[in-house]
Amino acid sequence: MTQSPGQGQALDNLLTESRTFPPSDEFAAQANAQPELYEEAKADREAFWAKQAERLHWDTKWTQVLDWSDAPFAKWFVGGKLNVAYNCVDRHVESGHGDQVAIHWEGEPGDSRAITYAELQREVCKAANALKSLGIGAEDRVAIYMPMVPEAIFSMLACARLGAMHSVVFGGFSAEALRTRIEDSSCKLVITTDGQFRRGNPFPLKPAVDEAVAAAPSVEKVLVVRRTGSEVAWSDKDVWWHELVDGQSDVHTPEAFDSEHPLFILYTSGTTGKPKGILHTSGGYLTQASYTQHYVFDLKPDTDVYWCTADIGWVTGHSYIVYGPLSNRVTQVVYEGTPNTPHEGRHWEIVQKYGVSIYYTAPTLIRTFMKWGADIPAKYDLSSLRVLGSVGEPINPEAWIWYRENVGGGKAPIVDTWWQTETGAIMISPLPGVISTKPGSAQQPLPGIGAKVVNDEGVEVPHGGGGYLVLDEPWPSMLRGIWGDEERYRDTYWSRFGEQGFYFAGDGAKYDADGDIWLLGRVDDVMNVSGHRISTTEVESALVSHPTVAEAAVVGASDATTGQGIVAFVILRGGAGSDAGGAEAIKALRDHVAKEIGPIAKPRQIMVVPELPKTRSGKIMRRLLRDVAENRAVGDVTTLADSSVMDLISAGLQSGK
Ligand code: 6R9
Repeated sequence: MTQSPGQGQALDNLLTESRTFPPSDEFAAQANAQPELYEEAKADREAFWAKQAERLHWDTKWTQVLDWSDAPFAKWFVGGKLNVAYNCVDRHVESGHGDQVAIHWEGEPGDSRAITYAELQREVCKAANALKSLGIGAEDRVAIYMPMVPEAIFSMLACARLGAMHSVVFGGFSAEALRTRIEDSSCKLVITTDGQFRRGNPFPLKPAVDEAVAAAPSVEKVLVVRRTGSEVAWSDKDVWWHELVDGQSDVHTPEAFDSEHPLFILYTSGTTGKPKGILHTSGGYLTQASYTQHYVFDLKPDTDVYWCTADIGWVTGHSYIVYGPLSNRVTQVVYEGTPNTPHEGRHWEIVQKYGVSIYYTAPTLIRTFMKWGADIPAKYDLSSLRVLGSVGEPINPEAWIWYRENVGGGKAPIVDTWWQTETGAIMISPLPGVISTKPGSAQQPLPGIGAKVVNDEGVEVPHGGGGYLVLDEPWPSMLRGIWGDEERYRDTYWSRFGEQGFYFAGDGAKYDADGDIWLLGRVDDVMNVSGHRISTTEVESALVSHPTVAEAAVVGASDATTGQGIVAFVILRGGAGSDAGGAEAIKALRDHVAKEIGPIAKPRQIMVVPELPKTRSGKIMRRLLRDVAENRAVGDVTTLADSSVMDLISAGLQSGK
């Protein structure tokens, strides 16, 4: 079906982005990262990682850095013992930073709370004692189904402290999604809230838990935080957080666990319907989360105010709200709500209020900000921002430049960070202050990380060529498997390039002439039109560079003549005229793509839509758009952030709009 990139059909280098932004002397001089870091890692990879592991407190030092003898099952820092929660909380209090704010929590309705490290320690100890009283011990599974309230973070750390494994399930998932996740890992406890605030209104959460728990016999207790004060049904399994946790002792002695002791399971969707429970362990995971937080974000714990806008329901929230930041003694903002509640300037208001200096978000949100208009961030003082991050999908150069200009004051370096739930921490990203950044490219594997672009045979492609992204060396925060399914772990990640022993990431990528890596979306998002490989991202990027387009999603729909035809769904900018969706305008867009990329990339069809179907982590669900493009009944919409979007799209298309 799809053409192999290695057989004379090198993935077309269609993007012509060539701007680079070297670091300022001023930034470079103060940067955590220096060019030697790359040399150091290259000279002795294991010694390099051993040095990074020294960032943590180990109760017992390891005897071996890496044991890869049972590949693809890795053991890092073999024989070492540590407590992850102690490393994220207690040691900062012991080193005299108990009064430093760990979390500036901002609730959606405007309530706020500043939590110091000393307070965080007390809260985590109380929660750990409470969990223990409910019978939770090492290796038990605890489901956390909560909005972005401080107790969600206390709960994760309490699990880590006890050696129990958390399985955070995004608070927007359905009862059924929650049930399958609880069941797959036999959770004993569920921690939740009565409800959550969303777009200015309280929404119930506990009814979904009630429904899931009724069908999940492994659950013994449900611990409920009161957040919205709404009425909830109550059963014998239910315990109020304030009744159980508040009265606990705020002292708890952490136990040291083996470096390979399991830390958490996080479910992520794969190519089949059943979600995969990605398993992460302690020492290696925390080492890489901590290392990347320090260098990629240039984090200075005494002066920075950091804000990652992710939800703890996905991996970015785990590694870059909880474990990476807290192990580095960060002061960070945690925001509960949506970016346009009560107004579209909410994020910038928060940046201004707390003097946020490092801001980490997703391209989909940046494009939403673009849609709302540059005049909104312009109303706020954003001069405190000095590093910007992007994660979750390829960032098109247009959005990158907008972000730099309108949020970063034309000078804050942007780190485009490529990684996955499976990799646990950032793998490919420019290091700010060292690498000249390039809009749209994640550029280079971090020091200590091995990544390559290879063809179908697993042979590295030359500069200018494209193929598949692989990771050719084990890394400390790599997944240790899929919960309960060793075979699926081997099949999904290690069989594609089994001979070479490469981890197959499932992403298409290319090298530019400088050898920088460009991510091109999931391999199944690479279209093949008349034998030319064209990435959905490249066409989307071209569409978004047109002044009338706010957002675009592109799919390859099967086509009798060309193999696949390009079908684009676009949202037009608010200001575009009323005839913006007319035939003339659509022709202009098709011509624009032809001009930007080449006639081969001209969409067969462009549909103007009011919204795009996205998952809660902001990824466009192209599968659903493909259903529309191929005139099929629309498939399963349960993982959409807003499941009514598909109805809106279909209705709009039927009415000929
Ligand atoms: C962290 C996270 C992983 C997939 C990954 C890739 C896409 C993430 C990206 C990116 C291009 C980046 N992805 N970061 N693509 N540039 N900077 O998102 O984890 O939810 O598991 O998704 O996201 O396709 O394979 P996860």
